[in-house]
Amino acid sequence: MDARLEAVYEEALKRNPTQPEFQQAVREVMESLEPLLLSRRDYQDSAILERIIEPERQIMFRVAWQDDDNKVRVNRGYRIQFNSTLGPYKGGLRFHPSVTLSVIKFLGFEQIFKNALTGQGIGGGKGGSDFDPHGKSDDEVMRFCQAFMMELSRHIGADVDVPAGDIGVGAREIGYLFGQYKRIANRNEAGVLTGKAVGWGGSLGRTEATGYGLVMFANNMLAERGDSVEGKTAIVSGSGNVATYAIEKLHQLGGKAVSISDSGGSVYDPDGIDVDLLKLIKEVRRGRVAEYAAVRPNAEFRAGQKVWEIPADLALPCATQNEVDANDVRAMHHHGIELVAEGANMPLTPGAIEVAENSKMLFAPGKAANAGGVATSALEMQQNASLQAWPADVVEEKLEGIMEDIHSTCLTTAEELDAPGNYMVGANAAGFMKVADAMIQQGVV
Ligand code: NDP
Ligand code: 2IT
Repeated sequence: MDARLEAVYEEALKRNPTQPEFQQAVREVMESLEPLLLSRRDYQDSAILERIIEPERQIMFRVAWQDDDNKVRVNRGYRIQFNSTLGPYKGGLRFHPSVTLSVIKFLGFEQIFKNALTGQGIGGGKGGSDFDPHGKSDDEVMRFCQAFMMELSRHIGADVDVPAGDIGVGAREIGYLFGQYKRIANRNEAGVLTGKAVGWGGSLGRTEATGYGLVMFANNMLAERGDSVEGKTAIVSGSGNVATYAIEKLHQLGGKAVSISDSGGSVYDPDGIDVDLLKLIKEVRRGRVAEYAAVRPNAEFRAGQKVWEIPADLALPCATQNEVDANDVRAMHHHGIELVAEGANMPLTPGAIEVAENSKMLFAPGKAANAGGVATSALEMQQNASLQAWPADVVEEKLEGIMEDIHSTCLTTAEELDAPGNYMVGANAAGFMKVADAMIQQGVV
């Protein structure tokens, strides 16, 4: 990178030591925006880059709760309110033992640009805890959520900061969190959280939105080549919310997903993943992918193995950050993968992205490809604010339009920046410019 940008990056490294994921996300954005950042004198004069990589507010707190044996447990809670230029902070909560300040900061940083790309008035934030929901009873999850909200409640609000789900946080957790917020605040403030159940303020289509939007985006990419997902085979990682509904939409559009995974290993199912069975095992029983393979005739469980060397046309990583490295992409290329679209946030390492680009594979960054979830969260906020509940087909149609807009914005912006067809440059630049221009208008804050 240019020396001026290196200096800003070095400063960020010094200020944020031992935060590898955050450093990685910042570096990726800076490298892909180098020509833009160097050409915009106004951005330099307003120190946009220096300001945008510094969160507006970082909240860390103790979460003490009691397990079913009355033993006191201690976890750490986080909420990073990264950037409120375009609207209230917006972004999910992640409950997973791998959560650190670095992980939440990288997610919050990415969320700024993703949210800008949706075209809706939402700033960027993220939160979570190193709490591990695996193996916990419903009561334990409830007590944890209540203790977590006891502190979080003082920092959020429908016009302030609106959390939602992410890894380990789904409808059950959002329910417990909302119940506790309502008890503390003594008001029914529906728009304070999204991803609520549809019976009390949730939007139809929010559960499906990230996975559906991902496949719509991939379909838009293929349409540029006169092609579509119809008849294509896909390898999918993960087996949670994003993976499940990506597979469902792919099947609706005539494609076939042949894999799922979790932290225990992966499943190859040559007959195509049975989505109803997957939902039964994951959503109802909170089980593992090994259990899916055990009851599905031709499926094979591969303990400890990833899915990336399975031959297919499309790859949809939908589990977690850095789950795809350079060798994985080489294997994908070798086995005929033509498109990689990120359902997870930052699933490809920098080396993996480089191989994908050099191999001329179509590559969609998560900021663009998985933006359908947060976009539909913003639709939920709109419904809450206007006391409406839209039918499912209305929400899905809006989602389809939003994904199409993001897709064309990426392509047009990439073209303007002399990087035709580069979705990463297009997504980073379009999101960044939208926020940066608004920051200039709002003065030095
Ligand atoms: P879920 O908790 O529903 O599912 C997560 C899945 O990923 C599980 O199968 C889980 O397996 C696996 N996984 C999580 N961490 C690891 C790990 N360290 N190693 C291996 N497997 C892992 O989460 P979501 O589906 O909601 O989220 C998946 C990804 O999509 C995340 O990167 C998230 O940030 C991103 N995302 C989610 C959105 C949403 O609306 N939910 C929106 C946009 C992006 P296991 O149970 O074994 O941990
Ligand atoms: O990463 C993400 O975009 C999410 N987890 C969804 C956030 C939201 O506010 O719906």
